[in-house]
Amino acid sequence: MAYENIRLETEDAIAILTIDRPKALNALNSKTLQELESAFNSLPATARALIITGGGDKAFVAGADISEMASISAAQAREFAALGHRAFATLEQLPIPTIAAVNGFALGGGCELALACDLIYASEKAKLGLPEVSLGVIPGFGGTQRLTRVVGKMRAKELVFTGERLDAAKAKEIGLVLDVLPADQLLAHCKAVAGKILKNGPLAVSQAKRVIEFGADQDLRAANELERQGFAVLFGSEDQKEGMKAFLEKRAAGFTGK
Ligand code: CO8
Repeated sequence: MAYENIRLETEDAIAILTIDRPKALNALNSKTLQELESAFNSLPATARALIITGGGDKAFVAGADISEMASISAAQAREFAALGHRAFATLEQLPIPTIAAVNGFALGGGCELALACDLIYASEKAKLGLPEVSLGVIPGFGGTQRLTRVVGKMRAKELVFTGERLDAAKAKEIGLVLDVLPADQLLAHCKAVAGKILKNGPLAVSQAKRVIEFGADQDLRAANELERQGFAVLFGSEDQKEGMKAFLEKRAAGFTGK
């Protein structure tokens, strides 16, 4: 499918998705959200990791598109929010690891997009925040819930109530981003992290993601049961046999994802 507002490339089993509307600081209008949902549903079968970043040199994504939202009704807002939730849930549930390379402003829906990724790295010039209350609304693409799970309830309330924009260093201090890189090294760093992951058994990485993701919303007993099931399932895979055999034979494993 040809996209207007996003670009999707693949490099060595890493899919790189760029949100590319730099004139509007990559703001998410309906068309862009639809393209994202479609891209997440149809990534190339060869992609074993996904990196998301923003086009241009200023923004990751500066939020949902305010010019589109300014005059919509409550019913249309529900539809718009549902579209964002659907796209981001699809992203969150991808069976491959996902990395947000936050190269500039990640505000509102942009911060929420990053939060739906597994890992977030930021450039030194990134600014992150959920400024929706300054527009008279609240985050509508999962930000109130995902931010709370990442930084804790009180810090999430502080960020959402004040709408404050954090610089990258502060975002790292509170655990909202993992590491801060010079702007020209951000993408290379994300590719290197993806590269490390790619050396491991793809089924194991996928299973690890699944049990962490689903386990985080359950009590410890149920979550540990998920882990037990995931662990056992992997013993039916060729990758488990190859991984352990390679260790015993003192050689690198050749995983096939089967
Ligand atoms: N939507 C639409 N256009 C935008 C957005 C946006 N979120 N952000 C920037 N733009 C546009 C500007 O209007 C401007 O366009 P133009 O050149 O035509 O005037 C262009 O991008 C460049 O922006 P600025 O001139 O403002 O650039 P600055 O460097 O001066 O400022 C900022 C950069 C600080 C990022 C500033 O643009 C800004 O504050 N943007 C808005 C940030 C924001 O409030 N984001 C949250 C939006 S609300 C949201 O995301 C809710 C999500 C849930 C929705 C649920 C739906 C129901």
